Amino acid sequence: MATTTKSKEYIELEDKYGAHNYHPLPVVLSKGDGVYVWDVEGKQYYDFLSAYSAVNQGHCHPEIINALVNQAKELTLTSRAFYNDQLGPYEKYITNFFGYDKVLPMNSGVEAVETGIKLCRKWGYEKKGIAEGQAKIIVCEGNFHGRTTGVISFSTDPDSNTNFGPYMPGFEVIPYNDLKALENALKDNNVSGFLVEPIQGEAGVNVPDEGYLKKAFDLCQEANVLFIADEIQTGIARTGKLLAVDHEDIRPNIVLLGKALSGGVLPISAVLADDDIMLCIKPGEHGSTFGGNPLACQVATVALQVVDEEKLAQNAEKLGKLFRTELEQFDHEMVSVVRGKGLLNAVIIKPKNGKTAWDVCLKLAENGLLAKPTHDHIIRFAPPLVITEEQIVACINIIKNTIGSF
Ligand code: IF1
Repeated sequence: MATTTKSKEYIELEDKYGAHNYHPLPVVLSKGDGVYVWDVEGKQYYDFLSAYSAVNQGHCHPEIINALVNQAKELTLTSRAFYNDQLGPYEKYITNFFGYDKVLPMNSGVEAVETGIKLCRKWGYEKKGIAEGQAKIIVCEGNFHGRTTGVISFSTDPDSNTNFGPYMPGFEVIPYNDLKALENALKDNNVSGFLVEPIQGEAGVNVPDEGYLKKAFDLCQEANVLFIADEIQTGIARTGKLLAVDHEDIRPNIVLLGKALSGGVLPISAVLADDDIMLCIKPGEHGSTFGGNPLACQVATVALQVVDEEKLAQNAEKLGKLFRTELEQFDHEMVSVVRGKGLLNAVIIKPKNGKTAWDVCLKLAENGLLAKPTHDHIIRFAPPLVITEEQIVACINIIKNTIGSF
């Protein structure tokens, strides 16, 4: 894919002055609106990554931007040393929206994960009676929960944890989608929680068997262990329901949210739980400078209102089915598996004549659709949930024609 001089200049700046912690596709974006993004040459693309499901409401959603701009003119940050007129109303709104007693507001997704871990451990000691320092949390192979040294301590991906040790203890890794392994791990009375992604996003949109989450939840309740759902990528309507766990009608003890909680406008995350868990953390025992700031409260409130008013979950459910049906029927030697739920889908690409998923993504970009491979052979397709049937049909054709050109 030939990048023009303008793009090259931006790429060279990032290369020279920025850490090399990513390997982006050679596309330099300068504008976003709904399902579309434009590069510095004015070329339009369908965005099928949605900033890893942070832009479910579409790029620069006008109502969310207005909320940001209007609040930014009033009050952006007070710290939690004082009260303000935005946090209480937001806390009431989001706890009613998801049906929990309380919320602990944070910023990035991994901060919500770390907060959930601290909350789960504290509950383990102070409510379950686990001996101090002995609490264990069960996690799954192939997990991705963020990049802090604590969270990568239980990653099974060498790219995430090699040479970042020593690692945080207190975690036990079991296979994903394996109830026997979970049942076994739960025999240990020092277990205080089970942290799980309802669908493993980074692992390549790994969808567990029907009933896995429900059975896992029941096993945890029987063992007096907190079921912690990491809905940072799968939540906020992405999989066709408000939360991915809603497909199995379970109510986690702790829910972790991030990404699209802000519509991709600010880093906003949240931990939801009922009083018996949430009140284990007392004043002064946890916090963050920006957590629950007035700007974030306004943005997150409107970001959630948009999900509701524009029926994004229903749209994701309907168009996700269309997407998978069309691609499952697409008979091409490079397409080996199509899987997903709602508008969180992935296609596993079988290399052909040395051409891999990366080459397919480069060609897709040339053909006006942005997607990025994960783990070499898996392309995740996750457009903003505001996409219309007409647009997704056009995108399905772009994907078929592009793969068909190999
Ligand atoms: C990167 C992956 C996706 C997440 C789940 C917590 C977090 C994430 C289920 C942490 C974040 C992001 C991180 C970003 C790329 C992206 C990603 F490829 F890394 F794994 F989406 F699949 N739980 N995922 O997916 O949230 O702290 O980033 O706000 O690190 O490259 P965060």
